[in-house]
Amino acid sequence: MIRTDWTREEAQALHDMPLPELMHRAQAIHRKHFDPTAIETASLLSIKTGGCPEDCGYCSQSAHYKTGVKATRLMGVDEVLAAAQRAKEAGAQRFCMGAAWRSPKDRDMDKLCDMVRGVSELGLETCMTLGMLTPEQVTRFKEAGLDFYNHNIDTAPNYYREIATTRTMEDRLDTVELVRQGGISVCCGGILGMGEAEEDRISMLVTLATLPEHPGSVPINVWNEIDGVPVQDRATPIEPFALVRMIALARIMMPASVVRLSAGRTEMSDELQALCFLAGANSIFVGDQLLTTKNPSTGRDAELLNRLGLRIAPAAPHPDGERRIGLGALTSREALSGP
Ligand code: SAM
Ligand code: DTB
Ligand code: SF4
Repeated sequence: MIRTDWTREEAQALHDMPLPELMHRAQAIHRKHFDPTAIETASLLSIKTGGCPEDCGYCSQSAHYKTGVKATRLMGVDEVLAAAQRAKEAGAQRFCMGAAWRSPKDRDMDKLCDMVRGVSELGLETCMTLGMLTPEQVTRFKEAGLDFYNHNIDTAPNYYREIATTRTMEDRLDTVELVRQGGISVCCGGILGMGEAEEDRISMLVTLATLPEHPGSVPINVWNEIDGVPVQDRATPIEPFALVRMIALARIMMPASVVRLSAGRTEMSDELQALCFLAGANSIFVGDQLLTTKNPSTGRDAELLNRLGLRIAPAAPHPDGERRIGLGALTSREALSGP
């Protein structure tokens, strides 16, 4: 059963269980909804970098801070499609295009819709993350065939004003709801390690798990350190088992959502990533680059997944998951073409 009425107390109680109990529950739920050997892959492209008017205190792309990121103009459609083709060849299933905007300008919509159509035609799932949307923009993206829209709540409602002042959590939730009502699948998660307390982390997951409908994708990012932003002064590295507990909690409360172990993997050991997969994470970003920061190399990811017996496959739920494990599946080494 998919519940959207989780309480903070229930979430805290699950979170605080002895790790073997928590992992057992998360794994049982994971297997009920997904093939636990399948990992979904998405690739990111920054189609418009830097110079952003928002003041998100964690971000390299805000114009409010000196981070050394150079602002660029919106890329051309052909350039984006060439990058999408390369991502596909390197093993990506979804192509996520990100722009450092508060919201897209109407004059850019034709170009953005052409990007969506072109990437779809290459046989990739499409995702965009461009900031706040109007209902009309949602309709246009739906018509263009956009599969997912990413818009993160980023942190706990209580902690939000500590990390951004040019927008509110309500603004974020409004766009998430518009996207859902417009029939585009929602990708919505947040960031850990920005100095928030444990109860804030749990509260962020409860906020996601009590949305009218759970996001189809839930990216869990560990803050990638950026020199020159305010979060640098308050960031506290997340303890490895605290991350595993968060993934397990996300898996239990949002059983049918794909949980993506997103930014921050370059700093994680293979063993920690493996524990996250065991706790229910079933998606990663692939490719050497996220938006402005690094991701593990394709070759390194292929090797890790292969050592764990995991394979690149759509994380779509299927009823006979356990019987299909390993039968005729592409191994991760075959699927991810790395050096
Ligand atoms: N401007 C749009 C927006 O804010 O929705 C789209 C791009 S924005 C970079 C996408 C998401 O990336 C943010 O909401 C945040 O959750 C995540 N992010 C940004 N900087 C990060 C960092 N240094 N480490 C981890 N995640 C980060
Ligand atoms: C998400 O949750 N993480 C991605 C994607 N959605 C857009 C972005 C991570 C950005 C990491 C910092 C950077 O590369 O600038
Ligand atoms: Fe701009 Fe998005 Fe970065 Fe905030 S997270 S500064 S909105 S690019």
